[in-house]
Amino acid sequence: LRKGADMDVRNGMGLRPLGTSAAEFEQDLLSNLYYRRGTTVESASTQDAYETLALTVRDRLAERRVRTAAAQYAANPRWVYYLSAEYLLGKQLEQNMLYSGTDRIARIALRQLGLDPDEVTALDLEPGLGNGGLGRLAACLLDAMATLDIPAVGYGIRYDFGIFKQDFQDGRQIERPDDWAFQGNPWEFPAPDDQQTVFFYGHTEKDAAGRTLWIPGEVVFAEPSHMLVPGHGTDTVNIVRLWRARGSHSSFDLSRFSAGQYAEAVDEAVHAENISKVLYPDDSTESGRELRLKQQYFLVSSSLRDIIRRFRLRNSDWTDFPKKTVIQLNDTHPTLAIPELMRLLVDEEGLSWDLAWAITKQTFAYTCHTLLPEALETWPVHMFERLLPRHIEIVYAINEIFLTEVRNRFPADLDRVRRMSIIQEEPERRVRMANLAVVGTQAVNGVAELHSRLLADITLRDFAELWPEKFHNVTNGISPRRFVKMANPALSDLITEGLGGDAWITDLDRLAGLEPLAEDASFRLRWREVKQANKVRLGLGDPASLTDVMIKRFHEYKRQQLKLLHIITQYHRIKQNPGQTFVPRTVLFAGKAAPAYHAAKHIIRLINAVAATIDADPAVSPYLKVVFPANYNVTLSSLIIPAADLSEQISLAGKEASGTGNMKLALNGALTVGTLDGANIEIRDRVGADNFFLFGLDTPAALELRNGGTYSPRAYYEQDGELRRALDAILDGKFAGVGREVADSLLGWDEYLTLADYRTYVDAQDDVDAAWQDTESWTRRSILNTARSGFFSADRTVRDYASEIWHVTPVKVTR
Ligand code: CJB
Repeated sequence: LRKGADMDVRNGMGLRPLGTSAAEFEQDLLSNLYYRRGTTVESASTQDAYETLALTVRDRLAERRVRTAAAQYAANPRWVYYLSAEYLLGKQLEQNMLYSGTDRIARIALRQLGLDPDEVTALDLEPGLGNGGLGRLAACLLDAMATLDIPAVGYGIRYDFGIFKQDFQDGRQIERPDDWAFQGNPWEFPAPDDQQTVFFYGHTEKDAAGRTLWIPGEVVFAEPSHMLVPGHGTDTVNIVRLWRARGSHSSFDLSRFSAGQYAEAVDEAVHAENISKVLYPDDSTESGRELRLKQQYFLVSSSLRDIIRRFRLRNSDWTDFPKKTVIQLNDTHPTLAIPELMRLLVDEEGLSWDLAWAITKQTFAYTCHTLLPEALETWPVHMFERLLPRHIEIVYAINEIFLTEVRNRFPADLDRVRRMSIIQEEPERRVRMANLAVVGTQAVNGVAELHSRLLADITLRDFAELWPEKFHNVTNGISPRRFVKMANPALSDLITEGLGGDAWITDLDRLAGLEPLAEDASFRLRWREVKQANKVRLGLGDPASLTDVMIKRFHEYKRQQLKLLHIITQYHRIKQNPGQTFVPRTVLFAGKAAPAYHAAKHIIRLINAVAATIDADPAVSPYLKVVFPANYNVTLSSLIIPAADLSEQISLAGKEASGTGNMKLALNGALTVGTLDGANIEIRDRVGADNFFLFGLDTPAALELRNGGTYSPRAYYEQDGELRRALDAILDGKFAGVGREVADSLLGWDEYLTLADYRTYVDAQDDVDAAWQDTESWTRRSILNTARSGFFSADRTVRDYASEIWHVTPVKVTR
């Protein structure tokens, strides 16, 4: 049997269908406990119970998965392959119970067996295989693709250690390893027979026929496993396939082992397995940087071979490859897929360069997620050459042909050629991955309207001039299942009641039907009660206090330091006016800083110091509280977002590509205080200017101020008494002596124009306080934020990709 080719035969072989009653679920729990864990209820540990529950839920989806594979195989459709170095999938148990419709019966069955459902489900861990927005976007898009019945596979790396666990020690961030799969991962299906071989290092040679051969210096195995990606309200279950590195058979040296050299005996295997050891290995050393490049090639090489294997199940003609395959590159991390596909087609399959190049370009599409020039990846040519000697030749060849095209289009424009070249020459020769990604794909997209415009006008301007038709916008979106239905069950019930049904979960534009209810006082009361209950669930003290949240990665461009200056200003106002009452606020920060990003870590430490100072001051603490729970992740976000009244989206205009937390918060009824940056603009356009607190420079003004060369943060400090007081308090050591680096950096250079936006920000916050005092009006605006944010569903995002870029059609899975 050819693996995969017999799907339609196996389908309908008539396995006993899994039951939908609590009693049947209980029977299946007992059976799995016995046959798969080898134990009984009497002697089961909580871990046994958890793993058994997971398997029993998984079984329900596995049956759908088999039917999905059969239907997709029969249709031989155009597939979407999503390549991403990051996935932040969130916990699987709750999701899979919801999607399989077993949530209620599973709980009943557990209780019947004398097990506490909360205790058992608490053992489900979140696979933190990503850093932030980009990784979570990948998960939301997979969810939406399955929900829309689009045949898709996500490819990624199965890191042994995901994003670090954050702790605070004396207010400082410390990082601990995230050994998420130490107990195993019941959601994973290992597929060792789909193992691939990945090569590194070595050199190239020409054979007698003039073909280039790569003689590699290292061989590593890539072992796949997959997790299920169920769609909501449909039978489609797609997969995300994750690769794990293993040493080849020869990597264990028995003779050394026998000689007692135990470490040396496994040296090679350990070296190979390090490739999938950690997400984003420290890149402060040369070997760390090389390991990252190795990870990227490991992901694309194994994934492409798997994609080709799948193509060959039903197809044989290479010219059909782009008709059956679209590969979406999630940022530049998987861009090596472009020269790798060229190598496979030319060197291994013997296609002509021109045909291979036509196929390659048609197959790939590239999503850019940034505007920061320093975030556009480049790799030193010498490292690239050493690790991937054949690929550098291919990149040179691609570049030569490409630059000829540029020279023909723009004769005598040497500077343009230099800017567009895939190879940077000065100060060091480096491969520019974004340039390679634009040259080797049929479509390039930004992730919000402003971002896509700035990409075409500034960051990738030369390319947009050459190929305007290649550039698209696809505004990001979020999964309404994960971030409304699952995160906020109480609000979801109220919405369902208000709309007279739950079709909104897969058709989010229906939220518009809530608009008239904003005028209904009893609905508003219930809306408020839900918000307050969510605050209590989160464990915030006073539910009447305005919950002001800033939850995202720590980065200077996102400007947590601006929020902090506002907090210190408010602290001073309260101290200066004893006896006056203030709007009580709870400011909640959550987020991680990259371990080597010292400026961001100083901001974290200062926030914790300010929080402690305020907490210790009985004159201030009734009105102001700062909380900073450690270790922000998808799970924590799902608790915080439903409790938020105010969403802080305060990046410097022109820096945040899109943001997606902004969408999640608006959908859960938070009002935004924000700049005209990223998707904030589209949120404001939709929810209405009256329901959004706008402040700050816009992008042209920010560019002009920054590039004008005359920006002086000190001038703002000198002119604004409250700002001066806030910065002086830090400089004078009022917060346990912490944070001088933050103040110095703001007064010295202030890369992200924090001080320029301080005054309008504080004024906007005063407007927030005033608005909050009119409870009914605030609630009305909160409801309108939800009602008008249906556009930000990832389902809409995926439909945009499908119609504009992928040109794919759904495959419906039937019984
Ligand atoms: N983003 O999370 C990341 N990591 C990167 O390396 C580059 C960008 C974020 O991607 C999100 C999804 O598109 C955006 O919403 C966000 O603005 C961007 O910073």
